[in-house]
Amino acid sequence: MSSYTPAPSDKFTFGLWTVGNIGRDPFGEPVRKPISPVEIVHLLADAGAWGVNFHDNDLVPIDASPAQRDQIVRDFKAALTETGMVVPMATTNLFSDPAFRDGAFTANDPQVRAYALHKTMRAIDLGVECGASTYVFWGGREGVETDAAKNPAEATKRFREAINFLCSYVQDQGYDLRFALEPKPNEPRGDIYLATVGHALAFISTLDSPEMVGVNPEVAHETMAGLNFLHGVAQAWEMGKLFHIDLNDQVVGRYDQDFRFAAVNLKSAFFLVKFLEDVGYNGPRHFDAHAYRTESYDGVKAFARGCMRSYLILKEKARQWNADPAIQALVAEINAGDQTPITYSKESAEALKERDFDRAALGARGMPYEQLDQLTVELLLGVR
Ligand code: DIG
Ligand code: MN
Ligand code: MN
Repeated sequence: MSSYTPAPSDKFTFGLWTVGNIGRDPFGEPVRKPISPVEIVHLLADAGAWGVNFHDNDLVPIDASPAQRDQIVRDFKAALTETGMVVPMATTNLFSDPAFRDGAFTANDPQVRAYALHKTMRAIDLGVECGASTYVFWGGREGVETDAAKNPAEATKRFREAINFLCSYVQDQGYDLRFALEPKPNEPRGDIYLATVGHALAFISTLDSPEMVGVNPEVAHETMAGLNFLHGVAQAWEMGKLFHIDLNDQVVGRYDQDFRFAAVNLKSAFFLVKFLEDVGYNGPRHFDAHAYRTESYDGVKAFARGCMRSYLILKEKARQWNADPAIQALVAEINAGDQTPITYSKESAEALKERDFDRAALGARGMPYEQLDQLTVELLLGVR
């Protein structure tokens, strides 16, 4: 029986803002005292995480002096060295400050758009200084409450101009950095642009340097939109665009709950972990989640351990699924026949047009998905 103890090879990461979440919500004040980035690094290292991510202002307060900034970064880097933790990803907070009340890259005020680029370039420098190779863009304020505010096509153009500008900046700086767009359908804006993985993948194809840009899908965000998270992840993977992933959990139709990974939809979490492990996804497993507001820091540590432990348990279940004789017999049955892809040629098209099909026989074939799904459920329930 595995101990389900995380190892660096699992590449589990958390943002400073996750275990550093002090429990403020729209209807309540903080319930936990703030802890420093250094304390967070040690908490995560003790829990078994491999890496830590940050928004610029999670690490360096927006009004810090240059001297304060340098000291904070020195202390943070020292904690990384002491614990062996790494920083795979960084991002910009373009959503908290009132300056971004109407958005950042898509704001109607050109001075706000310029300030957003200013802030992001400096945040990219900080992220690269700390070792980041992926840079996430979550456009939390890039949206509207009324479409009277701006033409959505104009907003898309502004978003594209900003990403093109920043791709050029990274290229000119010689940074080894890739961008990952993180979609979300709404909250905190009434509607957010680039709402889903599909919107983001289409947008990426219109950029000047699309090869630099991928997606960072989040379980809660696609689920909020009522979508099958795995399908978005699989399409991104298949296109070579799964640059990062935000793992957590969510009840459909609710606000962004950012629950502990696998806390709600066990079967969805299982098929997601199975996919990531089956295809050999080699990126960070980033838990963008936070503990319940009810928790003390002991609860926060239990939350962090639970995220990683559940991933490892589901990874073991996926191995069992792939080795289960009854399950694999059904998998072989449903994939019977010549699965060679039909490739086009004038000859093959003509021959296919002339071929006879026994439509009744095709329709008579039942598929044993009830059995297969029941075996999957029983495996997850621990009776196989
Ligand atoms: C929210 O889901 C967003 C922000 O926390 C951050 O920009 C991004 C990084 O994972 N996720
Ligand atoms: Mn979220
Ligand atoms: Mn996220």
